[in-house]
Amino acid sequence: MAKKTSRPVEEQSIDPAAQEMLIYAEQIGLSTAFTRVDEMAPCNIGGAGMCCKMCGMGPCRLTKDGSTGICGATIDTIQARNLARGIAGGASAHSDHGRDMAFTLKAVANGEAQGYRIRDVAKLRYLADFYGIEIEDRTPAEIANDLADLYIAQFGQQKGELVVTRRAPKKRQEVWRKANVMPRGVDREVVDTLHRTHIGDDQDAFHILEGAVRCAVADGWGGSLIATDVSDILFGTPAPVMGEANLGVLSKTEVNVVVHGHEPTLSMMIVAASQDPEMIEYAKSRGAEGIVVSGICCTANETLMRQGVPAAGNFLHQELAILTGAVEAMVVDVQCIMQAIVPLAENFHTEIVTTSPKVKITGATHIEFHEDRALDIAKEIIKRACDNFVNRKETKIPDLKSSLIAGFSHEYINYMLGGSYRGSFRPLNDAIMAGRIRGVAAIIGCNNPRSNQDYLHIEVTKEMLKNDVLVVQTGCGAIASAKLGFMLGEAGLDQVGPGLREICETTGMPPVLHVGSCVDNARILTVLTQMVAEGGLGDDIDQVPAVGMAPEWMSEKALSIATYCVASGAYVIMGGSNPVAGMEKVSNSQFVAEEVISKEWERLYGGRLEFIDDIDEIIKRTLAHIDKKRKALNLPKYDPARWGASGDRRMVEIEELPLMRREEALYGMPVGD
Ligand code: NFS
Repeated sequence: MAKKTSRPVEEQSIDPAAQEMLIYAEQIGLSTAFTRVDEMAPCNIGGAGMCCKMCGMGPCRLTKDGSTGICGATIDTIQARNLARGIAGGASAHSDHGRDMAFTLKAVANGEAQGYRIRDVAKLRYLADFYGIEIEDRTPAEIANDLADLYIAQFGQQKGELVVTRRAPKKRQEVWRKANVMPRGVDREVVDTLHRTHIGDDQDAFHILEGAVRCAVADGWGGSLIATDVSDILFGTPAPVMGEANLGVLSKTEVNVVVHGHEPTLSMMIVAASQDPEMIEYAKSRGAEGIVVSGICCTANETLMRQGVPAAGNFLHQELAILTGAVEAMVVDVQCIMQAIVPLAENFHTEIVTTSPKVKITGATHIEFHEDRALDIAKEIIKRACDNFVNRKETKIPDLKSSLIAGFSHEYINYMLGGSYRGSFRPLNDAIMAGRIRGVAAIIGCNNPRSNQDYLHIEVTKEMLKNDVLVVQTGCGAIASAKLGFMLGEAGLDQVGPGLREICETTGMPPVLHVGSCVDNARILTVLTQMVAEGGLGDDIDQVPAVGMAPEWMSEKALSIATYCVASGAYVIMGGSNPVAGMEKVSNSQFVAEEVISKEWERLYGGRLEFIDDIDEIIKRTLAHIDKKRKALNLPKYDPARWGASGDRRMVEIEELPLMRREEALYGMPVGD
């Protein structure tokens, strides 16, 4: 039962659809993460990384200057251990997703997966060739089998280097070798990090975090990149597609199936099954007009950017979707699934269906997903949802949704900027070099009920656009922008600076590019790598005027992403709580973890990680960093006054001119008579 919350709904979410549902939740006396967070004060000792619970002697809380744990562990050791374990947790989640995708590719190649096929043969051939797999005179299935084997081997490899890291700029690979963070194998680095952070092992903050960086690189340039590659091969490399986002995508008259979690394998089959005429007839036989599949979290991004499946919302929308009373089934796989949805669903007719062999939730229905019967299982789930439609009672669906364009893979950005005959990043690099685009900001990551839902994402995005910074987004940040109307070309252009606006008008691209799910942050790495390869912006990622940020982060995956981006050379800012805040300085330490992740990592990798909770400070430091990188490249100082006299605005001005002058303006001289 929800207690009266102290925060008004406008401070819980800036999304009007969420506000409507939060008022409703309070009226009917049900709690959500938005209200529970107000009842649960965060532990300021654990939150700042000052608590060690690695062994049974503790937990030890190091709140006094110079104090140590019972074993003698110092504050910097403890903070570094806690952060490293978070990174390992995040890296294992992403990478295990990548592993499962690789196994699916293997099964598809061998005819053991029902309903799947290889959709992007060109990407399959390109990648196989890149890794030295023979492609001439071989079928896609043969090539896919070998590529799957190569990818699967990356997880268990014990020695040498992850071959996937060869996709990084050459100079960056050298940086990693020199700093001793080149990953050997994905699983090995996760185990290494867990081992070294056990009681009585690694007790040097710098060294602990060196292991954590290696683990994070194994995620970004290993597991996550593999997940993205295989998803593209099996489900198609994304290209722009229209979609819709927010709770208004739920249907009043049709069966609503919400897919929530991360892996596209089952959700793609659910989408396929929902379009089967036999299933649609079945839904009608149960009194519904049809079937609507929508997504939450990164499953939403995976299905949205490939098939235009609507997104019901981001992380904090999972409970709100159930509160509508209109969801027949919420089908979940792995990650970011709140246990609270099961007791919440008991107040409605919604059935929560868990599907992963790794994830069960007490009280939920478990229908385990196996790819050899993928389509049959998807149909079984859809049928259950249809059967449940008769149990639907009163619904309350906010009449709010936004249109958007998703699907900006690095392949498409390449094509978009240069056309199919001369696909190239040249125009993007040129625009940055000239100063039309000041730089690039990747605004990514979660919602966190400790902040106002979507507020930080949106405010930072707005400021970046105003300052001619191109924004790329993934994960729940992308859904925030989508819900609030920033991903539809001209819709957001009135809020965009003059230089970026010209580029958007010329290419037709939105000022905020939806790049995909959270594993697709690997796409951002490949975009940056291509920008470097194109020339003019330095010879490594750390020289590109770019910043990454996760203003509303909450998951361990965000810590891993932040760390591999820093290791790749990026400046990364995390909003909200700082897990290495600790104390200012302790006398018996050589390093404080916070110094390691900022100053030390900058010295080693050219990127740094900072936790900043003040939004103005986030914006200020982002722009300062971009300008610093511009200066280092000898690029002209950013000056918005130079732009804005071309593109659509110029056309409007021209149309207002008298005829003769209009022709002169358009063609340089009067035309005709
Ligand atoms: Ni990323 Fe995607 Fe969202 Fe955060 Fe969770 S869904 S993997 S972790 S909450 S962005």
